[in-house]
Amino acid sequence: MPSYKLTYFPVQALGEPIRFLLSYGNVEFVDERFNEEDWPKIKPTTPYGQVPVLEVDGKKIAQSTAISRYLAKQYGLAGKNDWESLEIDATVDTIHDVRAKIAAYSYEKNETAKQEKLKIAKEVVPDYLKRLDDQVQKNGGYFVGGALTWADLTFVAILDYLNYMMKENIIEKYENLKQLKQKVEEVPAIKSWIEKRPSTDH
Ligand SMILES: N[C@@H](CCC(=O)N[C@@H](CS)C(=O)NCC(=O)O)C(=O)O
Repeated sequence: MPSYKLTYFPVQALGEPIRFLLSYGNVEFVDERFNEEDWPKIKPTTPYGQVPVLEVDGKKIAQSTAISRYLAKQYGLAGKNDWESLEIDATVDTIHDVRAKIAAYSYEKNETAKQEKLKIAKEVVPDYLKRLDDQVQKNGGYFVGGALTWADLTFVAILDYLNYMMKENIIEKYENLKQLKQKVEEVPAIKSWIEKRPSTDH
C-alpha cells in the first residue's frame, strides 16, 4: 500500500474530492493543512506553484482532477468502459466550469465587476444545474451509468465550496441533485470521513 500525503489550504474546496476518494478507497493518508501565512514558503516546493498536491510514496503530483481520476481508477469509480469514463470526464469538466463561473464572481475585488459577474453566474449556473439534474434523473440516480463514480464524489465534495461562494444552497431546487448528495453522503466511508474531518465552512 503506497503512502499518501495531501497538502492543501485548511479548507475543503479543491482538496475535498481527493479526500473523498482516498476515504472511499479506505487508505490512510496524511491530511496536511497549512496556514495561509505559510503558503509563500510552500508554493516553490509544488510542481506548478499551486495546491492541492498529493505525495504518493514521496513523489509529488498536482492537479486535483488528474489526481482524482488516478485514484478513481484504482477504486473502480472510473466507469465500466471507455465511453463511461469519457462521460465522467465531461461531467467533471462541467462541474469545474460551474465552479469557475461562481469563483469569477466570488474572487472579484472590484465592486462593479463583481456585480456584473454575479449577474452572469445567476444566469448561467441554474442552466448548468438543470442539465446536471436531468442527467442524474436519466442515469438512475447517478451522473453516469447508474452507478457511483468519481463524478458523483467530486460534485458532492465541492458543493459546500460552491454554496459558500454563492452564499446560497445552489441545489435547493434540484431534487435529483439533492438525492445524489444524500446518497453519496450515506456511503459508509464518506459518512465516516465527513464525521471525522475538520469542521470548516467551505
Ligand atoms: N487546476 C488546479 C487549480 C489549483 C488551484 O487553483 N489552487 C489554488 C487554491 S484552490 C492555489 O494554489 N492558489 C494559490 C496560488 O495560486 O498561489 C487544480 O485543480 O488542482
